[in-house]
Amino acid sequence: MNDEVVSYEIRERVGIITLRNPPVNALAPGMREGIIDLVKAANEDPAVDAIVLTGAGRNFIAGADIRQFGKTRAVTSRTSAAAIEASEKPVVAAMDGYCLGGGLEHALACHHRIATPAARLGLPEIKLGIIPAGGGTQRLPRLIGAAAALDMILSGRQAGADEALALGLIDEIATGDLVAFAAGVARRIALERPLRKTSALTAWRTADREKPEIIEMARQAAARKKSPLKAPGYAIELVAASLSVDVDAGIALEHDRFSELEDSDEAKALRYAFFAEKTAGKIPGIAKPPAGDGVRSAAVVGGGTMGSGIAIAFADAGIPVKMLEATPEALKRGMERIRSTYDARIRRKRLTPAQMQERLARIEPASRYESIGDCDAVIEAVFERVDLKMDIFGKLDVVMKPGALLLTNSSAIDINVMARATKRPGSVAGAHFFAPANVMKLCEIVAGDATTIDTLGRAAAMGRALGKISVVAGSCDGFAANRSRAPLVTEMMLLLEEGALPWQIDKVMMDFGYPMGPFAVSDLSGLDVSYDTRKRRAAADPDYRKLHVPDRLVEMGRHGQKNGAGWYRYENNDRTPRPDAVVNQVIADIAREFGIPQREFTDEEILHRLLFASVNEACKIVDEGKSFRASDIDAMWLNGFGFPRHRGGLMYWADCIGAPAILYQVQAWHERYGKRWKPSPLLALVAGENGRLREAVAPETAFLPALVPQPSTHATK
Ligand code: 3H9
Repeated sequence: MNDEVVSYEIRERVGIITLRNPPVNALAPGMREGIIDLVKAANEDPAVDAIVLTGAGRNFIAGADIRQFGKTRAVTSRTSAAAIEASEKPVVAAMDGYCLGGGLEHALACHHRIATPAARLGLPEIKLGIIPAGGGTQRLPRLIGAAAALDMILSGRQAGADEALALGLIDEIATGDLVAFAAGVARRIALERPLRKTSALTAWRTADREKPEIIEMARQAAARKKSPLKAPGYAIELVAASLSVDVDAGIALEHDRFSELEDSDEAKALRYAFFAEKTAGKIPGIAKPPAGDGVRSAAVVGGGTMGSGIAIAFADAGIPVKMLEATPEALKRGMERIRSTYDARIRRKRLTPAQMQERLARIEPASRYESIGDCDAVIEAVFERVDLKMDIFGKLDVVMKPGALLLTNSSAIDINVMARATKRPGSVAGAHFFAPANVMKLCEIVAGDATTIDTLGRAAAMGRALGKISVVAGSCDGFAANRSRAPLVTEMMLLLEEGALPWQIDKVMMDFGYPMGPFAVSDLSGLDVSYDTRKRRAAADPDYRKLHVPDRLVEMGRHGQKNGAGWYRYENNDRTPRPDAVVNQVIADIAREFGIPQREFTDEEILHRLLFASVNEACKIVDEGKSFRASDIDAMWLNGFGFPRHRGGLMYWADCIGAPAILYQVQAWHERYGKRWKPSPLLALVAGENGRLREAVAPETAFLPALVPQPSTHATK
C-alpha cells in the first residue's frame, strides 16, 4: 500500500481511512488500491466494528486526477466504490470541502454520509466532456431521484451541505471535529443491519413521486441546447437506465460510455482548457498571494456600461464598491443601469429581490475623489481618451491610500501613459474586463514597464475573487486578448470586399461552435465603438489597411442593435438579426469603387482566413513576451470571446490542424495579400520542428526583466 496517499488508524473500534493528495485530494495512483486493501483489512480485523472514509486537510476528494485520463489505470473507481459498498461493516463518508466526481462516487457507495457545513458536492464530469464512471450515474438517481440526479449530472454544479441534506445526498451535517463526529456515528450504526446500500434502492422509489416524463423532458431540453458534446446525451441515457435495469447492468453501460468518451477529441480539448486556465493564473516568479492580501474594498471611476458592470461584479462577489461619476446625472444613470441589470436577473429568476437589495447595498455612489481614497483598489473605466485618463490617474495618485492598486479598464491605451501620470507607476496596471463585465469571465491583467510583481499578483487575485479567469499580458496596442483577435476582425471585413456576406461568415463561425457570429457580436457591442480606434490607427500608420465597409456603415448611422441597424437590421426591440439588402448594396458599392474582384468562398476558407490570421498574431504576441505562454491566449479566447470550449482554444485548435499546414497557408496569403500576413518567426520555428503551438512560451528576456520583484508595500487593514 502507498502510505503517502492513504493512511489508516483505529480509534475506539473504528478504522479510519484517510486519503492524502494535496491540495484537493484528487484520486492519485495508489489511492483506489489503498481503499480496497484497507476496507478488506478492517473487515478482517475483529478489533474494528465500522469504517470512516475521509480526506486529509480541508477537502474530501475533488475527483479523479485529471492528469491521469487517457493513461491505463490498474484499478478503477467503479471497483474501489464496489469494494466499499460490499463491505460487511458500515463505511461512513466524512466529507469536508470539495467532494466531487470520483470523490462523490466513493461517498455514494458508503453506507452513511456526513458533511461539514463547508462541503461542496457535485459530479462535474460533464464539464470535462465525460460522464461519471465510478457508478455515479446509477447510484445518484437511486439515492436522490432521477430528476435531481439529472440536474446535478447535466449541470455539473456543486451543492452545499444544506442542499445536499435536503436532497437526501447526505444523512447529517457534522458539528465540531469532522472525523470525531463521523467516528461517533460509525460506532452508533456499527451493529445496524441490513447495511444501507445505495445500489439496493430503486430510482423509481424516489422518482415515482416525480413526473415519469422527466427523461423525455431532459432529452428535449438537451436537443434544444444543440450541444456538440456526446456526454449530455449519454448521461440522460444512463439515468434512464437506472430506472429500468439493475445496477450491475447500468454500471457496465456507464463503463462502456465512459471508455468511448475518455479519449474523445472533445474530452481532450476540455481537459486542456481546464489546465490552460489554471496555468494562466500563475505568474512566473511569484506564488499565489496569500489569502489575507486580497482586495476588500474597491472603487470604480465611471458609471457607464463597463463601469457599472464592474461595480456589479464586485457587489456579486460580496466586495463593497464605490462608483464615482463626474456629475449627479451620470451617477444616477449609472445606478439605474445597475438596478436594471439586477431587475432583469430577478425577471429571469436568477436572483431574489432580497439578494438584489443586499447587492445594491454594497454599491455606494460617490461624487468626490476624496471619498474613494480608502479603497484597496480603484478601477478607472471611462472613455478611451488619453487626456481624460491621464487627468484621472493624476487625481487618483493624490487621493488613494499608499499601496492601493491603481487599475485601468482601458482596452488599448498603453499602461505606461497612465503610470507616468502618477508618482507610483509600480502600483499601476490594467484590469481589462470584457463586456458585459459582470458576465464575461476574462480579466486581462496588463503590466506596464514599471508595474511590480506584487501589483500584478494582487490584481490577478482580485480578478479571481470576482470569479474571473485572470490572465496577465504585457502592454502593447490591444494588449494580448484584443490584439490577437484584431486580425480576425480585419479578415472578416476584407472578406466582405472580396465577395463574402456577413451572414455567411456568421454561419461558418456558429457552425464551428461560437454562440454568436462575429458580425452579430459587433452589432451587440456597437459598430461605432471601434470606429475612432481605426481612425487613430490610420492616422498613425500610412500603410494601415482601411476597413471601408464598417466605416461606411457607421457613417450611414448604422451603429448596431442600439439603433436597430448595423450589419443586420432589427425590428421593434427584437434582437433577432435579419439580413439586410442595404448592407449587400454597401458591400457591392465598395467592391466596385475599389475595383476588387469578386469570388465565392468555401466555409473552410472563411474559417481558416479568420483564425489563421489570429494564430499568426498570437505567435507574435508570445514571441514579443506580451503573453507568458501560448496557452494563456487560449484561456483568453475561451473566457473573453466565446471560443467554443470543446475546441480547447485558438492555439489548441491550431495544433489540431498542425503548425506546418498553417505556416504553408500563411505564407501563401502573405504572397497574395501582403505584409499583414507576414509569418511570425515563432510560427515558422514551431512548424519547422513540427511542434505544438500551444506549448510555446515567451522568451524570458522579452517579458520578465520588467517585472522586478519588489517588497510588498501595500497597506493591510
Ligand atoms: C472524475 O472524477 C471521473 C470519475 O467519475 C471517474 C473516473 C474514472 N485532478 O482550481 P484550483 C489541481 S473527473 C488534478 O486552483 P480551487 C489544480 O490543477 C474529475 N488536479 O483550486 C490546481 O493545481 P495547481 C472530477 C486537480 O480551490 C490545484 O489542484 N473533478 C484536480 O480554485 C488547486 O486547484 C473535477 O472536475 C483534479 N481533479 O478549486 C474537479 N482538481 O496548484 C476539477 C484540482 O498545480 N477541479 N486540481 O495549479 C476543480 O473544479 C477545482 O480545482 C476545485 C478547486 C473546485 C476542486
